[in-house]
Amino acid sequence: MKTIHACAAFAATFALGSTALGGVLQLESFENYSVGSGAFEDLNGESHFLENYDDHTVVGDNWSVYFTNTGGTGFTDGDYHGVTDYTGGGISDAGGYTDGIQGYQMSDTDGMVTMTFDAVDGATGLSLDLFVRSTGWESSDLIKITFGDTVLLDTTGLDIDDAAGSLGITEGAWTTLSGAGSGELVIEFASNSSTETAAFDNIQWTGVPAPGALALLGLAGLASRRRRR
Ligand SMILES: [Ca+2]
Ligand SMILES: [Ca+2]
Ligand SMILES: [Ca+2]
Repeated sequence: MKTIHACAAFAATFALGSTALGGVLQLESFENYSVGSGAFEDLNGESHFLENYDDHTVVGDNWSVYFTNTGGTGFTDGDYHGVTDYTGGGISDAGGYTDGIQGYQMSDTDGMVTMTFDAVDGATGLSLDLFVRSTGWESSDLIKITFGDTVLLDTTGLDIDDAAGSLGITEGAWTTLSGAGSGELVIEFASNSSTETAAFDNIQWTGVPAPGALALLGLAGLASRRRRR
């Protein structure tokens, strides 16, 4: 169903494409942020919004990350989490990052992280590339991705490596997830092992810019062409 919705949305976008209305409204590829050296460390193990630490980029211009303590050690033990150019863990074998040389990695959170991207005006669709490391995930681990009301992936209660096929993802490879929707992009992640890694790259918000003169002019042009027929 999600795929069908995505196709319908993109068909509509491309139908308007000749007037330059559709397309990528915003791209987050994590290229323009500093990559921390060593592990990211946060000695606050309580639930709180994360902040960047030294040269580690964990939060960005248009996204926040909230840590929820679920009884674990969080980032007090130092974890490889945030913007990175690390290509170990199978990323190199999968061809590296899908756009540029950097992405965002989540790993060994020992608690839940909730990464929330601001809504993009006019966006009606979203796609992102997800890498899931091949390892022994358990049902207590979580990767959940929602765009507004649209669920792009939800591993709640599932053993990720056992359920990968039925979830439409492949361990040790990049999977493009896409869907129609609007509102905030929210990525939730929980794991308790340094080998349990997910990476994200090439997040594209697509749709019609609105409100804006270009959109209004374009729609007016479309309407006038229809009237002439
Ligand atoms: Ca990138
Ligand atoms: Ca940890
Ligand atoms: Ca685990």
